[in-house]
Amino acid sequence: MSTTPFPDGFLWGGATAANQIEGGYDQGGKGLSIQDVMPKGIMAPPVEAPTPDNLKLEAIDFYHRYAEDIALFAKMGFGVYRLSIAWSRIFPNGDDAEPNEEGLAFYDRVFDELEKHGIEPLVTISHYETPLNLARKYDGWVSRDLIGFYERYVRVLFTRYGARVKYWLTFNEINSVLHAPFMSGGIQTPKEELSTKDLYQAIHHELVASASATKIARELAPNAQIGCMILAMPTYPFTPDPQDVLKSLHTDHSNLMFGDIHVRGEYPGYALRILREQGVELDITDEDRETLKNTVDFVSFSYYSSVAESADPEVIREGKGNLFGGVENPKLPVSQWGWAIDPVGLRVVLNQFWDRWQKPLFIVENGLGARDELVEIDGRKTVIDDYRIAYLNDHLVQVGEALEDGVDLLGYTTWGCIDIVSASTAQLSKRYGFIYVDRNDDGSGTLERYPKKSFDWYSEVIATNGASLSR
Ligand code: BGP
Repeated sequence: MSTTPFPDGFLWGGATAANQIEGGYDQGGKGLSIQDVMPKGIMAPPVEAPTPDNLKLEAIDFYHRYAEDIALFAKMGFGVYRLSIAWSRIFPNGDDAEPNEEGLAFYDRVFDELEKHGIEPLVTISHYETPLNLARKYDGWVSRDLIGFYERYVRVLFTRYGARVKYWLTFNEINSVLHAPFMSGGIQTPKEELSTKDLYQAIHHELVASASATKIARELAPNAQIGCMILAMPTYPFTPDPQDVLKSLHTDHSNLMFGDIHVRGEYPGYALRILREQGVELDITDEDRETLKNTVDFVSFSYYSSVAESADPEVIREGKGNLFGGVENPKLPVSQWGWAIDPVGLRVVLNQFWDRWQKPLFIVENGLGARDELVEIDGRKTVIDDYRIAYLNDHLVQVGEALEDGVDLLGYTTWGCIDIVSASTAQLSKRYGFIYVDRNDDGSGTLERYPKKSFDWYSEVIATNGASLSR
């Protein structure tokens, strides 16, 4: 048996989010979420009410097809499946006094299917799915009231599912509020009108709520492992000019601050300087400071690409990436959506995070969005996605290198293990899955599922615990 750096019990799987996979946007008592009024993703301002061009209203109909999809994940050998619970399925308006039993029962059925196949659920509590009423009535996380609504929500989740869900993430990519305040923080005030004070106050409220969830879990779900989740985008200095190195450090700091607060339990000095220099005096109470001391058990993150950083205002910034970019790196190829492809960057991030926090890590998003062509071979429809196999193989080889570097890594869930609606562009044509879903950007299609070539490839990687990777 060839050797592998992946430890026994390593959790292999895939990840999705309720708003991008479920559909059933108005079924089972679900209230509207901000996603139901974002037909174009973050590429356009939200609309007044759901419109037929919003692919997320039906998405790929996981709401009705979850058993079929989970059976396909089991066929690949998944040990873990990351999903989110749609907050507005449980509290339709976010500020309801009582939860919606039909919504709770839906996730009971999903967890039943996962248990049937021996797949661990990894649950994101809030994945860009703030109940629309909380955005409209309170301006999202700008309001301190959201801490109480979120605490009510997590108490229900930990009470109902705490015995059957071991891994929990409090917020998806909590640092993305800096870049997409409506999608990430439910903040109705347009980004260009949002004061820096309100933005950082909203972030503070989320950080307190996240730590409060950890505290509540200790009480209601003592076996649960609570993780924070950040968007990792390592920045490389564009030149060895110390000013570029310093600029890269500062850009990294703006994202690492969120992990630092979740792991250390307080604002680090550089974060206090960021606030000071932006003239922000946070409304932070002694109780907030006590709550923040409830630190996480592990750190999870998404990784798609790296970006370069320059202190020179003349250097053009056309580097693209997940929710934000920087200076394009001429040493790296890019995806069809312009995101740099940098497998070594994943090893860099794993080492950076392990060195910094000495907490177990979990890669909960990594994948390649691409335009796939459905073909028919021997009467069977499929996709020859060698480009996706190459992307994932090369990134997993670097994960293996990081494990050899001594990093403590719990698992790896590829993003979009089945084709789903993209977050930033709200397209279905930006496909990530091992399973093709017959639905197009114009809403047409049968919703049939067809395993791609990468389906068997990933099944082999899992079966051999990484030994089958091409190094
Ligand atoms: C992250 C989100 C995911 C997923 C991913 C890929 O920000 O956590 O929900 O969507 O981005 O991005 P996209 O779907 O825009 O290609």
